[in-house]
Amino acid sequence: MRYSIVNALAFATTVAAHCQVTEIQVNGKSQGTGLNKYIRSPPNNSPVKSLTTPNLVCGVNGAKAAPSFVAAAAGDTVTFEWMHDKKGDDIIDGSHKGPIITYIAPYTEDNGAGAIWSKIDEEGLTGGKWAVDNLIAAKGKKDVKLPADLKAGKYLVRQEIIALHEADAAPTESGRGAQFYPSCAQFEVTGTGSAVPDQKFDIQSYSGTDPGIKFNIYNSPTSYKVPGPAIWSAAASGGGAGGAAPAAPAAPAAPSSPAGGSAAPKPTSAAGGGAATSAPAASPTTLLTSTKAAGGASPTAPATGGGAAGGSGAAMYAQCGGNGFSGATSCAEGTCKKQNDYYSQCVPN
Ligand SMILES: [Cu+2]
Repeated sequence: MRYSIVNALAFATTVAAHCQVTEIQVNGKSQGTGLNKYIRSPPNNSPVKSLTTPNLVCGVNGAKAAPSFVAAAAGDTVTFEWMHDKKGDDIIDGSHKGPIITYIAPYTEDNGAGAIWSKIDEEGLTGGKWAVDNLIAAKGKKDVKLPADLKAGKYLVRQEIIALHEADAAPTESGRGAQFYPSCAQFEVTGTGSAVPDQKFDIQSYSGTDPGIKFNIYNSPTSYKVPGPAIWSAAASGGGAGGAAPAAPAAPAAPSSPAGGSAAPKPTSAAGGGAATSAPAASPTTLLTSTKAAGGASPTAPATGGGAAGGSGAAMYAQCGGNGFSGATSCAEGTCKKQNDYYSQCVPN
């Protein structure tokens, strides 16, 4: 009997780990798949982990202009749809809790580096729910309102997820730390407005010591400061106002958290250490079998995991396996638990 419960839990949490934006909707209307079409899509859905690479701005293909543009009007609601790889996939692993932030910049063919961005939306932690929790509840959709007074023209709109499940350490290129999932979509906006994005924020000014980037999600936090500037005035006030405050409706108070739901406000099973959720460790199917092809051929990251814990193996809450993963597949602390094919994580025994 116990095993059937455990298996049910395992299924419930089986969603892909990483993700990317696959489609945009304008006022609810699909614009068709955006992959490499109007989105500067990365070659895969892996996160950017270094704060010093310009890939942080628009991803690995950020400097490669996409062939088309989304047509929208100032004041329209645009929806970014996040999926593992393509529409209809799973969304993102429930462990990847963190904020979703949206910026806009005048269109540029280059990689978007430099002080050109203005923030038009942010969602962090509200009522115990992370933006990513709400994203999953909304089936991958995150709505943002284009400023009503936005001047007509071409723009890059950059939405990012910052996954904080390893962010109790500062970001590093090959080890632990926050994971950034930036997505830049190309827009051609119509309207009679006059607001030109002028916050002049440089995405690469994100700091590894920013309290929104180095942050421990496992302490049942009640507040969180989203990184970057305040919302750009044209997005915060101007007629539209859509951005900040009303953003919450995405979460229809879905009572069943992906983690298994017992204790709603607790971020993950780890915090509570409840009996039910720690049980699966006993089930062989949920343990990483350590055969990951990744193991051998990683010239870049030899035994990364050791870092924080000092021992050998990945640190608590660090990734310890998954397709394409090349770090340590054993845990210095806890047990390596397979969440799905793409992501295994060290969790308390
Ligand atoms: Cu991931």
